[in-house]
Amino acid sequence: MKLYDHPASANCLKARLALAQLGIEYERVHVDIFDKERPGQLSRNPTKLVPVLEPEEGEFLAESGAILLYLAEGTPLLPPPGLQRARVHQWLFFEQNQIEPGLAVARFMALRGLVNDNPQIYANRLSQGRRALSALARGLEDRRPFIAGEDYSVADIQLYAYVHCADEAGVDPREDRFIAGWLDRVEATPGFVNDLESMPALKRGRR
Ligand SMILES: N[C@@H](CCC(=O)N[C@@H](CS)C(=O)NCC(=O)O)C(=O)O
Repeated sequence: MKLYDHPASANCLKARLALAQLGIEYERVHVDIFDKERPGQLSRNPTKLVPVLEPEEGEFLAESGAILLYLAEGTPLLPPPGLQRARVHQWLFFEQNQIEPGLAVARFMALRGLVNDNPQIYANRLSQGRRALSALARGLEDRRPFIAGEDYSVADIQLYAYVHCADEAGVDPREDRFIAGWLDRVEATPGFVNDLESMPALKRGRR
């Protein structure tokens, strides 16, 4: 199995964390996400984005949520079909609609030094991220240990990726005690790894 990956991508961290916790061996293939051309990547994913999983030679699967669901099938990280599984889906969709467009974009802009180029865009994304964190906090308020219920699932992995590093986007996720406690519980799960790297600031040419 291969993972087309970038070390500073929290979308890729989701796949790396699930693979580690499931004890699946795989080969990491570095994709330079700062290279617009990204040779070969278009043949693996029509969007050119990472992560992409290659579970069998020549078979590619993109989108972090789809990769997590594929890897977790038949394991404790995904409940059997029914309401519990639907709740996992609920938070996977929430992450892609609310958390990722807000926090991932704000993080990218902050780390790459792009905030002053587009302050309004950054402010909008950060405010979307803050609203999403408030919704996540409300989702955790009922004191269940994990977001979809009693058990740790791929929904927690999906959400952890951009929530734990929200400070790099411009908001401290641990300001909320429900989120802070949940982050601690995720980090205490067996086989937990977090090898997310930071991103280099954009090099600008001299004028
Ligand atoms: N919805 C996709 C988003 C994937 C994504 O945005 N990947 C980023 C890295 S975190 C990427 O490849 N960026 C390169 C680019 O935007 O050109 C997922 O969840 O996998």
